[in-house]
Amino acid sequence: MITNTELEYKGDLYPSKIVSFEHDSDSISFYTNKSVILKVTVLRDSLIRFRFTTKGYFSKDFSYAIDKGHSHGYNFLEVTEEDDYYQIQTSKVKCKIQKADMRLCIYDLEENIILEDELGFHWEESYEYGGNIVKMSKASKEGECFYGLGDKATQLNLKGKRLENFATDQYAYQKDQEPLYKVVPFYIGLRNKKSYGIFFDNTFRTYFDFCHERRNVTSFWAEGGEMNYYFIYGPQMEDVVTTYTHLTGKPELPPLWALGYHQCKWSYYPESNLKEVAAKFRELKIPCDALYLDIDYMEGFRCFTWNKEYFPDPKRMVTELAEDGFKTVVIIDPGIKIDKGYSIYKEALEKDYFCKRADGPYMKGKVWPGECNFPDYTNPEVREWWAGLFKELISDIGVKGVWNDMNEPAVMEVPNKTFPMDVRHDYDGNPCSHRKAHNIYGTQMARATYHGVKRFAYPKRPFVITRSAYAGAQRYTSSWTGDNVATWEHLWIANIQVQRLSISGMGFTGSDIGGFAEQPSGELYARWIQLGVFHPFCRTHSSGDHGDQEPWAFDEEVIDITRKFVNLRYQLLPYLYTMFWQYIEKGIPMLKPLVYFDQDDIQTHYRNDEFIFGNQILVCPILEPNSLGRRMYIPRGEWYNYWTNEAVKGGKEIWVDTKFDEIPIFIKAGAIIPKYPVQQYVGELEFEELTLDLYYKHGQEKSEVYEDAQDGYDYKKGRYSFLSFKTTGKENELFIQLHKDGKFDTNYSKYKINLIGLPFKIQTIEIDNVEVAFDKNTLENENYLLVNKDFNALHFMGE
Ligand code: MIG
Repeated sequence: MITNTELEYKGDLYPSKIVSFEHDSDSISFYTNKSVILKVTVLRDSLIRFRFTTKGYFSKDFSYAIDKGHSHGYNFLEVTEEDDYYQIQTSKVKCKIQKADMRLCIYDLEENIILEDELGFHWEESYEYGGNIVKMSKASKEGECFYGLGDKATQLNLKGKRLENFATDQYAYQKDQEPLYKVVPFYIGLRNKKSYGIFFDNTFRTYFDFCHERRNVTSFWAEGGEMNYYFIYGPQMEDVVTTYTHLTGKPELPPLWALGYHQCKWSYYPESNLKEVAAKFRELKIPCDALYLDIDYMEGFRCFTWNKEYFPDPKRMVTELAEDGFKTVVIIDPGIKIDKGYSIYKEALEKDYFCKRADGPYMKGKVWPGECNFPDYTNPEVREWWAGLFKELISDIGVKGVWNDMNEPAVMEVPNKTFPMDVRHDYDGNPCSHRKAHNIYGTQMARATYHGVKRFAYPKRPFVITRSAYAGAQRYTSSWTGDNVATWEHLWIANIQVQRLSISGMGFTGSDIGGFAEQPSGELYARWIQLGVFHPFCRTHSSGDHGDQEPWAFDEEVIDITRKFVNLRYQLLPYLYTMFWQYIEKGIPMLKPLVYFDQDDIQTHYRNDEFIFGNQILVCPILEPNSLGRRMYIPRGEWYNYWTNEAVKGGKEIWVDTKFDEIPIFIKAGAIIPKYPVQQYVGELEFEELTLDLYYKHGQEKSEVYEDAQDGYDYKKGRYSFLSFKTTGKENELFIQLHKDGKFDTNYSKYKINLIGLPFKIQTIEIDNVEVAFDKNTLENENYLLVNKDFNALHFMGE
């Protein structure tokens, strides 16, 4: 147990002695002889909430981040009182709270320290605003590592960094620039091979310091609100991330087309321009599912209007695009133009839906349309109104997705780039200033948009994308990483940001492929698309100021590389969809940094570039010009080079040769990778067989394939197809067991099994224990076997 130290530091205030406690079902409250109360709530055996007040009572408990449907309940809870401390024990951890100063320490059941207060909870009173600046410091040990925190554009391991959470429109941000667009006050600590998590659910401006100010101290603090954090125990990083994701919520499945390739630019107009882009994709046979309309489609940037000169008949246009497989996505910003002749402005004004300054006038700020007022999306009535505004776009015109931008919220030509801090918000019946609502404004806008698009898209699934987000936004929306730059450094940043967001519960993300600001060289664009097809959201976007960024803006070689990699993404759609399903079902991140994949291997702790796409594909982008390959770390286990099928043993750094049209990709031995044929858009083709690439391993491996109708909600009624494969390889045998679940019957009837790395010649094949005849020639020359999809066990025997 930590010893009692002198707690006078920088004039901050500290809790005094605990004098009593109360245990009420899952909560234990500790009272001091002043007004400090600590309320500990055991939500699960490995999920404990710590809430402090300095007022002698707690204000109403309200959070936008926590998923109301999250399940809780523990197996074991025991509270005991010792001379110097109280102990709370669950079936996973023990928490000791010192009577003398309320400092606490969490242990696993073997008494290993997992997380230990340094100064613990302390605070500074804020005369200017009332309330406190609330602070927490934890002791950190040598070798401890830190991950998470959303979209930070810095090394994956946050050790040694100080970071700030304040949603900001950060055009052309740089490496290490702070703060950025998103706010996810959740980090993962890794100490002595054990992972834990902290979610500091406070929407004020927050800071995290990971051994930056002091070498052995990690601290976090907020400019207001409560010290209110959740401790999550691992010991595996997967346990931490999935528990966090259960707590803050998971999305529903997107329509499968949303996992296709998207093409965007600021802006495609008029209609003929958009149509040319569409036609060119089909002509060049580069698959594409979605086209975007940026702000110029509107009439003077008024949301929910169309510029009729550029787009005389939006419904006809959207329908024609749809006939060719293109879904139309349109941008909607929060600023509503102050214009008496604009019906949406008039209605919001009449209904008093705009944000107001402290003394009463409406908050006014300049954005694209000029002077605007801004709906208060933290008011449920405003969200309901906003949702209703999507009727025409979605039901009548046939738009399939909505893109929310500028929702940090961004304001032009003012020094702080956002609302003044005195602006008032409803905060769902907990009125507050912008200091508290700023970081969740974007999420509440995206939430209202999501409900609107969902309502009018029904029975199809909605698609929403946002720039700003707070923890939990993943329940409503996908996101992109904002205004990046066409530089090699930004390619590195994009790789990190998407991995980091993935382990921060916000998996459905991607970067502007090629860079938003400035112009990529063909080589940079090629390298970016090679990475981008492995991001859950895959969209090329650019500011349009510096020339074109469609694939054909580059030379033949780059066009071919783009086609090759977008084709690969379309082939991998069932694999990608399965990882999305694992995300929505179990909270498993779609991209896994190497440290997540193998935290016991300390070689992974500082790796940035390599990641696991899904569970079985190791990807490493090429991040430098003129590369003939690169050095990379292959995590422990056995792998196959995707391009050469050469087997590689992991646990070491190796040089990988790559041509310009390749990046290092490795498949985990034993894996079965499902593939569709290349389609120009999702649903273009009906096909007879599902391809399964099987990579032989001496030993066992599991693989899953989730499929359904690719849109709609029937999957929630059990109409999905879930295949679970177990492969067992022996010296001259290979055994595949297949377990099926779900009521959806896939259109194809066969599997085409490609056998890769088989160390023996097949002599006999049994299907469900019955020997079958097979074509030795195709098997020997082309290494594949066609089998009917309804087998349970497939057995290859050789010598
Ligand atoms: O002030 O709508 O990040 O993707 O193209 C710029 C125009 C506003 C910023 C977004 C970008 C979008 C652009 N927007």
